Amino acid sequence: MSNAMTADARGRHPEVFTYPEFTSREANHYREQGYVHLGRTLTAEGLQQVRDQVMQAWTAEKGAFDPQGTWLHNALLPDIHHLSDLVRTYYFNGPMVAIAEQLIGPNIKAVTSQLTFKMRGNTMPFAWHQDNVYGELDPYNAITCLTALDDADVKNGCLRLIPGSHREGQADYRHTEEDRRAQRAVELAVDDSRAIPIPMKAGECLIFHCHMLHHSEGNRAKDRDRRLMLFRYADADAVEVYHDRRPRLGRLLRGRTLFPEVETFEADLSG
Ligand SMILES: O=C(O)CCC(=O)C(=O)O
Repeated sequence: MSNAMTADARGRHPEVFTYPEFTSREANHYREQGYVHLGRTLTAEGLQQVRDQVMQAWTAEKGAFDPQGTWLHNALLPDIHHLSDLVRTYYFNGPMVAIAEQLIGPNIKAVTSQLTFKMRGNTMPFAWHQDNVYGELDPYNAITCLTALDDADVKNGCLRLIPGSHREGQADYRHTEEDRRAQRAVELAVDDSRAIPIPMKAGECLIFHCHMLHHSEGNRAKDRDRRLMLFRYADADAVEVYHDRRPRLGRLLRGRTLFPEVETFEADLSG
C-alpha cells in the first residue's frame, strides 16, 4: 500500500473524493457555532476503498471486538495514514485541506490521524471533552475532521456536541503527563441539555473547532458498527503547550514553517 495516487490537473481525485462547497455561509456557521457538517467528502468508490483498507489494518491490529478489552483497545487506532495509501492521500491531499486553509490560514500541517470505532457490542461512551484538552495546541485554531465510515445516528452512538461552546475557550482541566502516559480519558462536566446529536451518513465529514465540547454514547444498535476516521489539522507553527511549547510534529501540507523538524516530518511519505 505505498503507491501515491495520481491527481487530475486541479490536484484533485474526483473518483474517490467529493469536494463540498465551502462558502462564506459555511465559514460564518463555523465561526458562530464552532462546527460545519460538510456533507459528502468520499464518493461511493472512495468509501468502499477506505473501508477495505482500514478494516485490513484494524483487524490485523485488534482482531474481533473483545468485550473485556480496554476502551483504548476497542476504540482507537492511531496513525492510520501509515497503514493505508488512500487514507494518506485523503489526509494529506483530500478535500478538507483547502477548508483547513480557509479556517486556519495559509500554513497548515496534518497533526493527527486515527480510527475511532465503536463496533457493534461496544457500549462504552466517549466522555465529554475538547480535542485541545487531550493535547493543547497553540494557536487555538486547530480543527478536527470526522469522516463517517458507517451511517451514524443516536442508536449507534453518533457524535453529540454543544453548538457555540468553542467560544468558551480552553477548558480548565488538567490532563497531566501521567494521565497522558496512562492514556486516561478526559471527562469534562458539562450541561448536557445544551447538546445536539449530529447524525451522519457514511462518506460524510464533520468539521469542528479544537474547543468544541463533544462526546458520544455507546453503540446500542446490536446489528450496526459505528466507525469514524478522525483527522486534525493545525497551524504549521502550532506548539504543544503541555510539552514545553515544543513544535507539534505533523506533515507540512501548505505554506511554510519556522521549525526545521516540521519541515522534514513525514516529508518522504507519498500522499
Ligand atoms: O468516536 C467518537 O464517538 C468520539 C470521537 C472523539 O470525540 C474524538 O476522538 O475526539
